[in-house]
Amino acid sequence: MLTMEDIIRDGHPTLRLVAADVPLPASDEDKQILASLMEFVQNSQNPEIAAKYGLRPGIGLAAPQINVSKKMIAIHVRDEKGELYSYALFNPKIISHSVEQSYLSSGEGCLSVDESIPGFVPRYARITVKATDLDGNDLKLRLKGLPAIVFQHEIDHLHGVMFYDHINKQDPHHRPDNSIEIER
Ligand code: K3U
Ligand code: NI
Repeated sequence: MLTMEDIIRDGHPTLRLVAADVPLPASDEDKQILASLMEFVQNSQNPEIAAKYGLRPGIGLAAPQINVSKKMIAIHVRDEKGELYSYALFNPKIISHSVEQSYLSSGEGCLSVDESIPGFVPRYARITVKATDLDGNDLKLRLKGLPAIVFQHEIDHLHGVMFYDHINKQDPHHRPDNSIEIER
């Protein structure tokens, strides 16, 4: 199982690379890596397991964060209605997005960034994502609210982009134009 020791931290060059596409159908090795990302995220949300292994709670993780520069992400998060969005995906791609933006009122955090960095992170309010799951099914997901924000954060990791890159340097709490605030 993955622990915090496996997660590389800000400043590691892999976090700034564009990750490679995963050749499909996925190899057993790539499937195992993707399954381990999901296992980490779920373990990190289990208070007993998280305490036992010293895991910081997370709602998503991308392969580059464990120093594997390949397009794979795992997300395990509930929306404001309590609906679970649990996805382990190969080659996720945003194929369309709203003009309207959104941002988390509490800002964003990252398991690869040990300090908290204040500021609003502008995101698209709604996105459509195409990807392939662990069983080889091609998916098309329409997302809004917190799940849309988490998908954008994780897909950014596949392009070498960190959440704080998006924060307005002059005024970190500048509300993005045409945006809705999301509470967590
Ligand atoms: O935001 C976090 C959280 C953890 C438990 C419950 C609720 C929230 C922890 S930080 C996090 O989960 C990152 C994970 C990362 F960096 F590895 F991708 C994902 C994320 C956090 C906030 C906004 C968007 C994505
Ligand atoms: Ni992150």
